[in-house]
Amino acid sequence: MKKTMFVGETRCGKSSLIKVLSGESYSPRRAMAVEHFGPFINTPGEFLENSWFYHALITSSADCQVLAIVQDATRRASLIPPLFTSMFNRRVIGLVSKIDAPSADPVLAERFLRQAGAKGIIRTSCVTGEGIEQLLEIIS
Ligand SMILES: Nc1nc2c(ncn2[C@@H]2O[C@H](COP(=O)(O)OP(=O)(O)OP(=O)(O)O)[C@@H](O)[C@H]2O)c(=O)[nH]1
Ligand SMILES: [Mg+2]
Repeated sequence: MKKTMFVGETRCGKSSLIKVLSGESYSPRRAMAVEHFGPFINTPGEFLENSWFYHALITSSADCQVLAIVQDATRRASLIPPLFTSMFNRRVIGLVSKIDAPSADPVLAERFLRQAGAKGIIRTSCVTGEGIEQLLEIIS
């Protein structure tokens, strides 16, 4: 498994994705710190939301092979800035989360991820499991 770091807004679904990918054994804590769990690196939403934490994301990304930026499909706005991925010298994939939710707008979420510079984009749901297989293939 490739070391994969998850970055995204608070409550966008980073921990849920790691939980599903790792087979339910992960119990996330709401800590203001970067967390390592097997091949996964979880980051606090605050690190994306406040640009004075970007340096912490950049430093942590040195430990990963794949950077996964997560956009919640139920949100109508994004705090991921345009060209965000250009700060990272890593392969970046975009993950649309919560596509099972009735209010999900995956097309809008994809647009935010492309503007941020993500190349490969996968639509996922931790509830239905959609996209999880495809994601596992990419990071295996
Ligand atoms: N419907 C739906 N809800 C989801 C999905 N993934 C996560 N959620 C819900 O979204 C909320 C936030 O999920 P988390 O995985 O804790 O989000 P997070 O990005 O780790 O949040 P922080 O650690 O606070 O930054 C929880 O109530 C989850 O149950 C999904 O695929 N579908
Ligand atoms: Mg979390």
